[in-house]
Amino acid sequence: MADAPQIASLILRGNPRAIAKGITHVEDGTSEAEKIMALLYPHTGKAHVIGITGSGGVGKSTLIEKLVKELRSQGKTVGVVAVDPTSPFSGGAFLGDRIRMQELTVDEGVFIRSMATRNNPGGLSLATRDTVRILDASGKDIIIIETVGAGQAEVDIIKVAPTVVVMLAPGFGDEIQAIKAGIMEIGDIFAINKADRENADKAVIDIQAMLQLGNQKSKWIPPIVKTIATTGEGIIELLEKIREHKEYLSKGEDSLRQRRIVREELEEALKKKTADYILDTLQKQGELDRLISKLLSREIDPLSAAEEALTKILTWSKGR
Ligand SMILES: Nc1nc2c(ncn2[C@@H]2O[C@H](COP(=O)(O)OP(=O)(O)O)[C@@H](O)[C@H]2O)c(=O)[nH]1
Ligand SMILES: [Mg+2]
Repeated sequence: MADAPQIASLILRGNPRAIAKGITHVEDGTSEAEKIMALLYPHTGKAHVIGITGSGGVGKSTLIEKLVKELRSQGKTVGVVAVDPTSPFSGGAFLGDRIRMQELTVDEGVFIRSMATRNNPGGLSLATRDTVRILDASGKDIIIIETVGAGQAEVDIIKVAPTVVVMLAPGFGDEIQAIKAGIMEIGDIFAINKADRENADKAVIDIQAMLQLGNQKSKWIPPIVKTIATTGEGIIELLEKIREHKEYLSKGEDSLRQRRIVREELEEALKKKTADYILDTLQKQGELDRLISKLLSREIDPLSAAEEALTKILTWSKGR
């Protein structure tokens, strides 16, 4: 197995095998992954990352296939990351059929990857974020993330994708609760797919009404686009709205959101690094078992135990 610097430099040249290898490291959480990501980080932040979220069956994969084809015909390179355990690409739902799938996957301008979310109750995982960064560093112009809009995942998507497309289908009445619970706030663009069905116009009006109810914080007014993913109708218009949103972002309109996201990531990284260090030190000093026993016997509560541990660590480090 090649080492981190070699994998990283091949990723930077867009080598598909290295990209795949890098993603596997990230998924497995290896120590190489951390090194690879550190080497790639300065080369990220160039791609336009687009999240596409919506319920299972709304037509996300079908739409993404059409988007990829259109973007390729415009000469853009594309990465696709699917965080949808219910419809993996290999399951046949993606790209319609095998032949068309091969058509796209032999194309070096496209890299497609499904992510497993089983170890990740929080929805979009760290692995997804790093996978997006690998594709970004590899030089892909556009990166599309497919997520099922259920629970936490839809909220997490905004941490990874500066542009979020929320997909709905006509007759989404059942989903109104979910919509109220947060999906309206995360959508930069709304796509009413399956517009070949009845009530597509009613869906547009319903979304418009809901958007007007929400308190509009930014200058961006989310456009609503009708699409028919199966035929590709509306795809050009959707891409145009995506491009307009990118332009809006490039004017720095949303820099506060970006600062907040980066701050959160730093906070997470600090928590991880300090927790690893503290646990490791406690373990070495034989303190970890002692604290666990005290918790089991209810002599101490977890937060007080953490405080005690921290005090010990600080005392030890002063003594060194
Ligand atoms: N009638 C109609 N069917 C569609 C449309 N888009 C997708 N479908 C179908 O809906 C089903 C689910 O599509 P899929 O892309 O797998 O949905 P996903 O779960 O959101 O990724 C498939 O059978 C598609 O052919 C559309 O615009 N109109
Ligand atoms: Mg899908």
